[in-house]
Amino acid sequence: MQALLIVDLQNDFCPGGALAVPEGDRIVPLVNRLAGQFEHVLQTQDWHPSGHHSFASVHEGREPFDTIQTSYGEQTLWPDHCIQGSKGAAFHPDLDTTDTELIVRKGFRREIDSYSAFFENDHETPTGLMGYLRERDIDTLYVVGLATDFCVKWTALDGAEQGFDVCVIEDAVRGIDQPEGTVEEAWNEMSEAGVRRTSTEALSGELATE
Ligand code: VGL
Ligand code: ZN
Repeated sequence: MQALLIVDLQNDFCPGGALAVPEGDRIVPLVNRLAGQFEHVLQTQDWHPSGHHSFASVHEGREPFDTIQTSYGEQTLWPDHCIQGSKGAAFHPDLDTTDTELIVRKGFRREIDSYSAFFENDHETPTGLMGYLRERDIDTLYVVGLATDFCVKWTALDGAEQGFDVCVIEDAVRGIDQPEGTVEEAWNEMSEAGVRRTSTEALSGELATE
């Protein structure tokens, strides 16, 4: 059984938002169309308390996109974004969430960031998504959303590692790409991990013939 997983399609990751992904809003019509083609639609929502450890503003002398060492490894620092309950944390207003069965919130523990839909950044603390997918017999995930080089990548890599068939829909994702090259590197890492890559056009052919 397959599902569409929409990653972090929130205002703060769209142009005008606190951590805007270039063209992040452009994927919304595609994602809405895709949601209509899948029997199961799931979403993630980046959901940080104020003063979250991943915010550059809580580390004196640090700027967004600096990296620091933490107990769970390297952490990129970000502008304050997706604060719980804020407009920035809300889904893009044109995103149709009617068909969404499950919303996984992540990044709500102050001391640890969470890019992947499966695990927090310690690669150990589960979000609960895996149990949900296994109980619902979902073994194939089509991933769309933001950002290609962070939450989409980490989700796809963890999914593949956990034995799911993961496919990223290339025209329905966008990346931060800062420093430049991280999007290309993300595609390489995903491909090496066995993550498949398709486009909305190729996919509509695939889904139609099933
Ligand atoms: C994300 C950076 C920080 C993402 C979330 O959704 O890719 N990136 N928080
Ligand atoms: Zn975040």
